[in-house]
Amino acid sequence: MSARTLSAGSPPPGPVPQGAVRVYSMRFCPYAQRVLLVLMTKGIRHEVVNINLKNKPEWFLEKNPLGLVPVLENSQGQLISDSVIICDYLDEAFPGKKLVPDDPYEKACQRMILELFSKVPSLRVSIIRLLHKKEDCSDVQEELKKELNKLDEVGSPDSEVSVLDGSHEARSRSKSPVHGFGVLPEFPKTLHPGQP
Ligand SMILES: N[C@@H](CCC(=O)N[C@@H](CS)C(=O)NCC(=O)O)C(=O)O
Repeated sequence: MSARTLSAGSPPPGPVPQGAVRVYSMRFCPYAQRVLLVLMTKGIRHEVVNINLKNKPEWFLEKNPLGLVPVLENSQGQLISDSVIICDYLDEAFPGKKLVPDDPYEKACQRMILELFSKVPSLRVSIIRLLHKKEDCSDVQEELKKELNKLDEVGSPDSEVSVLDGSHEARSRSKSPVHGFGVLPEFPKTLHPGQP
């Protein structure tokens, strides 16, 4: 898996190899981590191109005019943006373990849980920003804890639902190999395999 970070002025990466997909990502982006969790869970061959979001390559805005990661590109050059839409596409387009139930009611329940956790990714981004600026983030940490406590009400953190909720903290309990950033003391940082 590639971990290049591309900035303005860098040439666009070439076509996506046959049989693989590419994720335009940013290492600490919880929405991109949501997509990576689905790719890993379904065993889909993929490469990662990290985008410098403070100095985006010009060609990236052609891939997503909104300028947001994650973006998924397949070997036909098709582009998909927004993490939930990407996850749905991956689940439908690739064989293997189905993450979204076929039963309409079960699917609706999964969507309700996803909605319940919709604040988690943005709270994580806020904490990471405050930590980077060495500012106090205890209020936001408390808010995040409240949101995560809802997990106890809806089931096990190891359930498939948590794969879609974007909550790296929940998955870290099950030792997910997604690159993490310890945003809560209770949930230690997890690392890519091979990282110190
Ligand atoms: N709803 C989007 C949100 C994606 C998003 O907010 N990504 C952030 C990084 S975590 C981003 O690309 N920010 C760049 C910018 O705002 O310019 C999704 O689920 O994919």
